[in-house]
Amino acid sequence: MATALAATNHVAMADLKGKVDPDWCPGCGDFGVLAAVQKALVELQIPNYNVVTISGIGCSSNFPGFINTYGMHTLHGRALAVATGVKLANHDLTVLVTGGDGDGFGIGGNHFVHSMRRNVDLLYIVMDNQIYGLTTGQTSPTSRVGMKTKSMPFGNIEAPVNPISLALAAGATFVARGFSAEQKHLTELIKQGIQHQGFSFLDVFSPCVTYNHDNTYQWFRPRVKKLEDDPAHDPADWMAAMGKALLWDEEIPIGKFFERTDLPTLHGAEPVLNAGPLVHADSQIPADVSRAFVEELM
Ligand SMILES: Cc1ncc(C[n+]2csc(CCOP(=O)(O)OP(=O)(O)O)c2C)c(N)n1
Ligand code: SF4
Repeated sequence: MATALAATNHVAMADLKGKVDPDWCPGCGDFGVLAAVQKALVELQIPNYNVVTISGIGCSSNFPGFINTYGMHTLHGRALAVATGVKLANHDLTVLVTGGDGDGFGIGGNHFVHSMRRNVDLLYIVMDNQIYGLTTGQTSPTSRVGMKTKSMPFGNIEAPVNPISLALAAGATFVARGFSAEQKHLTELIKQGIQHQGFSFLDVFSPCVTYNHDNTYQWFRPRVKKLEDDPAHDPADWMAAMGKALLWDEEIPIGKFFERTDLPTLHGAEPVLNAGPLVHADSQIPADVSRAFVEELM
């Protein structure tokens, strides 16, 4: 549960520090993502009591425990489904969803596609380390062909998912990629993703230093190129974004691939929510009946 802010109501890094310190391996890319999310909330001055961080299961999905916002650590692959419910119940909240490539693109792949076509207004950050970290190093949907892992000791035989082109094809209205070692750039993308009205997808290269010895910081550093440094790149151009999404190996773009702001969000399109967030609506159910129902669930 989020702790109330200091009387000044100024949001500082200390307000966002979780009660539990991260138990990630030293050097894990997820530390950089956590710091960038905290910095983004400070720079946008969003108080922690207005933020909910929701995850599935995985090393990266332990994230809500390490940040002082409201939070839910849900089931493997189900974070986006829960987050959709949270946003529809109270669309005044800033909803962040955090997790890994296995959680989001494997078991959660169905929710990933449908949340994007529905344009649910949230920021989905995938800490993409191209491996299952928590379960000690199996092939994930973004592992490259030939990569040797515990589950494919002779090399991966499956073509990887391309999260950026998948998100573009599924109708995401904000699509970006960051690198956890590029803090300033990543923080900027998180800020833009939070401010975007609609589904914001942010794939972040977040190296697993323990189980992935192929996609290391050293491997990414010379390859990543910021889209913002390309004066010809226009984030409103979907076809161009798709072309950039297909680049890999020698040059891997990071930055904002695509954004459109002309489509309604799911809560904006739902007439029932026109009068305001559902949590403030009178349910017309007697208090003792709703209390008994909640107690039964607890
Ligand atoms: C229904 C279900 N199936 C499988 C698992 C086991 N499991 C836990 S985390 C995980 C994958 C973690 O990989 P990823 O989502 O990429 O996150 P990372 O640990 O790399 O951050 C798996 C298969 C589970 N917890 N629940
Ligand atoms: S196993 Fe990998 S993903 Fe998990 S905490 Fe360690 S470095 Fe990070």
